[in-house]
Amino acid sequence: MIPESFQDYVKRQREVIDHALHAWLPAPPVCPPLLAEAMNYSLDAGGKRLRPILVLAAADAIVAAADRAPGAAASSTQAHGLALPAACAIELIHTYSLIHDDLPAMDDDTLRRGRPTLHVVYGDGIAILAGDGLLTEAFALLAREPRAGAEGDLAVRKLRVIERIAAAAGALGMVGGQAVDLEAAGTTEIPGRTRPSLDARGLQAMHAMKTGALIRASAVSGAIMAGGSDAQLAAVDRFASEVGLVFQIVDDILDVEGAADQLGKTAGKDAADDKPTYPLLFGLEQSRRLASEGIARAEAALGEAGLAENHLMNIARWVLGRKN
Ligand code: GRG
Repeated sequence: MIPESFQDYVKRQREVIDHALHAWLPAPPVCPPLLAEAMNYSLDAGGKRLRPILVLAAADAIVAAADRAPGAAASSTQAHGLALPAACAIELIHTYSLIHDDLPAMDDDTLRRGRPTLHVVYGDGIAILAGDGLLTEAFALLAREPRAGAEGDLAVRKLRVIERIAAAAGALGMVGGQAVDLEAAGTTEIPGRTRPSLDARGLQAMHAMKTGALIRASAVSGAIMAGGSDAQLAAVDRFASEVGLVFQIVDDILDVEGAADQLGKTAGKDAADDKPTYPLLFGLEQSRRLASEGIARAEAALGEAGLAENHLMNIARWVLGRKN
């Protein structure tokens, strides 16, 4: 059961994140109006804001822990101020990845977040540029904010976060996972090469890169900005790695069981595209069991580091129970 107070927490964080996203994203007249409109079309389409909320909740968890490291943020408000740029940057990167993933050259999808996909409305060229713009602005934001006290220890934290997010988004993370996925799905046909098939291990490795890495980077970035110790960062990372796995298993189950109007995207697409998925490899029952086991391991990781009393586990349960 997800407590009422968590629903309020999510609502409040969404408002803070949405406000900051609009304050920090370039707007006309300095930004070309069509590009700004296209970036905002996807950003404002009603995403769950799971990753930025995870950034802020991880920062909260560090503040709430009694044995926080020297230099840790003193209050939740201070931690949020430090972590909010990373939260927004990750949402910008996530949104870019969805825009590019939906392009005809990739997943070729026409429905996302309950709306026609960006390229359907603005054309492929503007959709590619909107994605490029969001990705690039994310790193500009990370380098720039927070400004106050941006030297010494805080500058080191910012650099660690930039490195971590870049690694998660790049060739060893999301982009790499997407390349493995495209090859296995046969989207990329190269003459003379046979299409590789993914077994259960390969599937898990692909998802760990494609979606897991950014979810891990979200939680770890929040913990870094709040001044978490190395042991706390390691625990938050283990927690988020389990949450990333559960996120993907649930995504695959929803693709089988969900309805397009609830999902906000095309349902049944994995099977239609002949993609390897958890339900295909393990069946629905076993997939559900794997997801529940992941939640238990996530809870254990937090408990071992004394980080159990906060909203992180509510986020994990939200991911397990989500319907879109
Ligand atoms: C194009 C470089 C590049 C990468 C794309 C993440 C990704 C890589 C593609 C998304 C494909 C997809 C639908 C994967 C399933 C998991 C996923 C990321 C779902 C969307 O994330 P949510 O549910 O979306 O958090 P909202 O809209 O709520 O933000």
